[in-house]
Amino acid sequence: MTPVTVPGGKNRLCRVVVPYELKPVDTRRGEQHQPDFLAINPNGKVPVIIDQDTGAKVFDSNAILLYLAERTGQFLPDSTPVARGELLSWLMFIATGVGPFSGQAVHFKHFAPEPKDYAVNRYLYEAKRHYGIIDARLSKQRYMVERLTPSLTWPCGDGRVWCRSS
Ligand SMILES: N[C@@H](CCC(=O)N[C@@H](CS)C(=O)NCC(=O)O)C(=O)O
Repeated sequence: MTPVTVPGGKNRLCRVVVPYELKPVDTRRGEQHQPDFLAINPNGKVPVIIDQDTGAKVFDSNAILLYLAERTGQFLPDSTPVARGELLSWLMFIATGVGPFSGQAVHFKHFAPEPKDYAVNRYLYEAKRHYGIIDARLSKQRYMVERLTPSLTWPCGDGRVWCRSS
């Protein structure tokens, strides 16, 4: 698989052993809204990847994770319905819960022009609640999905590794 082009972000694929070439996108200058970028991701957000071997263009952090895991055979649990269900559940928990609620919490707390207590409290509460679920799970097992190496958690191109530190 050579090479993967990653517009935007820094060295985000370091845990996936594939050669890649970075293409920076300056979101502060609005480069994500340019037609050439929108042709890759109509949603106008980083990260995205282009797989030069297949021509696949993939956007949205969790779609990229799953795509790379399937393409490389890395990071996936056993191919059983039980393990697959667990993987998809936690991946979507990140995609639809942790990512959006954390993002909105930061936005309303730090960037909203007129911060409203209701919005700040709601999103902070939900973000903390989601992290509490992660804490509870990692207090019982080392990885969110067992037999899955830890880096398959990558909301918003963040590259964070969610596993217990000890
Ligand atoms: N659902 C997307 C969200 C990506 C996202 O929010 N990216 C931010 C940077 S972390 C971005 O592109 N911001 C620029 C903008 O919103 O115009 C994903 O998971 O990849």
